Amino acid sequence: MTGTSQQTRTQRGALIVVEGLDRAGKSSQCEMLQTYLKEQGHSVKYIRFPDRTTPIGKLIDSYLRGSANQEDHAIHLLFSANRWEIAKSIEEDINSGITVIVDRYSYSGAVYSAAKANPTLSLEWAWQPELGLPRPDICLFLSISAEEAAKRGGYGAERYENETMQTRVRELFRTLFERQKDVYVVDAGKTLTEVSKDIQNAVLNCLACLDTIGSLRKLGPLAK
Ligand code: FDM
Ligand code: MG
Repeated sequence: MTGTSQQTRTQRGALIVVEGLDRAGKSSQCEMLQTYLKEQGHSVKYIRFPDRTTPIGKLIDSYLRGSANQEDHAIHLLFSANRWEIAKSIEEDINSGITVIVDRYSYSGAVYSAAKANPTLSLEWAWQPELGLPRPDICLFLSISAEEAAKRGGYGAERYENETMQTRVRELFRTLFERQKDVYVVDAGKTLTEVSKDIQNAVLNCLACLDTIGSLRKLGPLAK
């Protein structure tokens, strides 16, 4: 068997993004999905954005904690740069057969910045630096109502964790997902187990389609 034919037999990993508002259960579901996929025999990595460990990530961390201020466009570009600095390693992992689960991605990036209602920071503007990043094979959006979110306890102490921002973010996610494909909405108001079952089914369908999708794609512009 030649090297080439062997390569075509190794299926690439999938890029799975999990998005949602604060307290939608993203981190718990990412953990559960990771465990499930490993049990199924997949190689899996779980990462999250922002990645607060890099030099750029440390600037973002101090901004989110409120110990530093940044101009709206500048911090937006830092969040994007934090994805670009990790994009290559995501691509390499996927090409070597590892499935990568990502907790928040470009969608949070565009939506949280646009939610600031800065007149020169529209959703379109915010999406631009994301063009060309690895495109998720599936984006799972964990959807919870404002009422359910309120039931799950108070907001944390970080920037953006307040009613006004969360309401705008919820609306902007809806707008964005009308203009970006590959989004699978999960009703995250159900129990942990029910939600994880829904996620598993969606992911299994996605994995079954990888051959049809072909190689990892790149994020493109928003639909009109
Ligand atoms: N956030 C996250 C952004 O504003 N832009 C981004 O690109 C990303 C990835 O950072 F409020 C916001 C969303 C959230 C905060 O995320 C930190 P976690 O997942 O709550 O730690
Ligand atoms: Mg948070």
